[in-house]
Amino acid sequence: MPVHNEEVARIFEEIADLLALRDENPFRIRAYLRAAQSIRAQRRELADRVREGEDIDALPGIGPDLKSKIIEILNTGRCQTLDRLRKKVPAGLRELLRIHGLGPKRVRALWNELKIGSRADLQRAIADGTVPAVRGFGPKLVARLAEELKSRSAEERRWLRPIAAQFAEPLAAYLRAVPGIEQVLIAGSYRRGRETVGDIDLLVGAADETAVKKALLAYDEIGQWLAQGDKNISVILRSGLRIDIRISAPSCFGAGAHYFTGSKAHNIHVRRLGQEHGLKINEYGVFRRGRIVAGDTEASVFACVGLPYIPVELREDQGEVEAARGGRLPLLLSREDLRGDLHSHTKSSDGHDSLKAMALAARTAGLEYLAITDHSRHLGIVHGLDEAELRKQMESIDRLNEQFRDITLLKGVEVDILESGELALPDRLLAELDVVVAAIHGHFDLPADRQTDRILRAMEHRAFSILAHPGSRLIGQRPSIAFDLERVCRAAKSRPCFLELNAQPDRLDLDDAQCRMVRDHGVLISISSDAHDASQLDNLQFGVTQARRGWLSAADVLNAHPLAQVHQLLKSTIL
Ligand code: DGT
Ligand code: CA
Ligand code: CA
Repeated sequence: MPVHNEEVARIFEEIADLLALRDENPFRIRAYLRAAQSIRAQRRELADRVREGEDIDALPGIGPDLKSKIIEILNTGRCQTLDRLRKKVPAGLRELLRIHGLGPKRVRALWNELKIGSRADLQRAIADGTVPAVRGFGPKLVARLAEELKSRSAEERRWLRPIAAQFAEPLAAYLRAVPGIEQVLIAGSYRRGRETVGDIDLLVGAADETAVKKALLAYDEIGQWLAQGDKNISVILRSGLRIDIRISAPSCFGAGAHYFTGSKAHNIHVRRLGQEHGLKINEYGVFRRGRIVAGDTEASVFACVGLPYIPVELREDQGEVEAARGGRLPLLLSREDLRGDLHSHTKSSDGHDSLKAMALAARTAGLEYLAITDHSRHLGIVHGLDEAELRKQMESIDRLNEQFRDITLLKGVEVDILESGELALPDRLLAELDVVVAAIHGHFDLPADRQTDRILRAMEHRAFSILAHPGSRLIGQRPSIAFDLERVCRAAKSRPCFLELNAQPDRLDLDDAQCRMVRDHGVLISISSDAHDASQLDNLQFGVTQARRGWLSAADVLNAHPLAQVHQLLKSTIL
């Protein structure tokens, strides 16, 4: 029974939360959190690595004690430390921990002061108006909690796409190997490349459904069977991820793929076009007066209504059908179009790999250039570079650039935008760098006009080149700051400077609609890995998917330009 990295990370996070709820040693708590983060950042499954005899205490943040816990989890699927802690903490409190906006500290305060021990208790207390009496529970937070309780039950969570992938891809691969199964496609929002997915829709092409059912019965990651029809099966994996499986005859797999890829709004639009052509379109095919006329491939479905193939990322009924009809579909960016990466970290700040390791990995990833943009040091940022350290790094970069011929390192920094809009390093130093990536890392709650002014002010600095993760959101954890992207775009266009699409899977910031808006303003977007170790250069793929959802072509993307041109473009930002 394979245990996935995500499961190990979640066990460690739960241990950390429960320890914090019990007010235990903060260092121990942090160790679990750091380990969870480090495990989640691993691209390869720990289970595979251990099986191959690799020593996993080389992972950042993993000492001998945590290593033995990881082995225990990989071997047994559980962790005794967690089991013991769960017995000590009432279930209602653990349920409260899962509400967004409530960490262990706040849950403890609610319990100590109002004896709130469950969601129901909290709901009642909010209705009674007693919660604001608890220290730290201002009116804003209480309003947000009320929203949370109303809008989302704990079960209705969405999954980051790459995390869902850890569970969905092995199941798809398993089914592909079953005799009698001809095709397997992960459809739905997953295929459309949405940043999160509600569930996984698996389309299986097989003439005989019993083979599919038998194979599923033998799959040991299934925790619960929900519905079982003739052609539809729904299950919940042990991880909690729901899988809807539909079995399609291979002859109409294309119609099934189109239908279950969605989106629903796109489907409805295409079906309406079909009606105008006297056609009936559904998951079983395209029909004229009851006779099937197409549906073996997706392209055949589109062709029936006079459309070219529409890329999956565009199928949101946001104008793609009209564009396809008018021959105006964009030629979407692909990963091969990216020539470089303009935001990455090394172990000089909070990254894990050396300059050299990052350079070699970038070269292996097929990149021509990589900007090293470690954090600036000032209040709050512990692992940042000060002026002297930054200069030392710049010299190391010069030396490495003399050694390497097919990869160029650019000198950069990720500098904080302070509340005032000032940058946290002096202009004279910033001006010596090739690229200055500026980011908001605090004061997220300013009202929109002040937040926008803050960003515009930062952009006025003579060395400013790229606004990093403009919304500063963390998907599922922290909403975007409130700001006026339209104003930011106008300022970026006239200055000129660039906006980032941060490709970390829990940021993906700009989002798809914002990418499109930025493009429409003629502002170039930098798709940046924000890699904190060499393997995270793979983030670029997530960024490309988001960019495609935002209708971007190579020409709209700063780092799809060759080095010489990017140098020019970056120089043009210096005032
Ligand atoms: P999700 O799971 O919330 O991330 O989003 P989707 O798009 O994967 O939605 P889901 O799982 O409910 O359904 C998968 C696809 O099935 C959806 O994208 C389009 C298709 N579909 C579902 N319900 C309907 C419907 O009522 N009409 C049509 N035309 N298509 C539907
Ligand atoms: Ca779905
Ligand atoms: Ca579904």
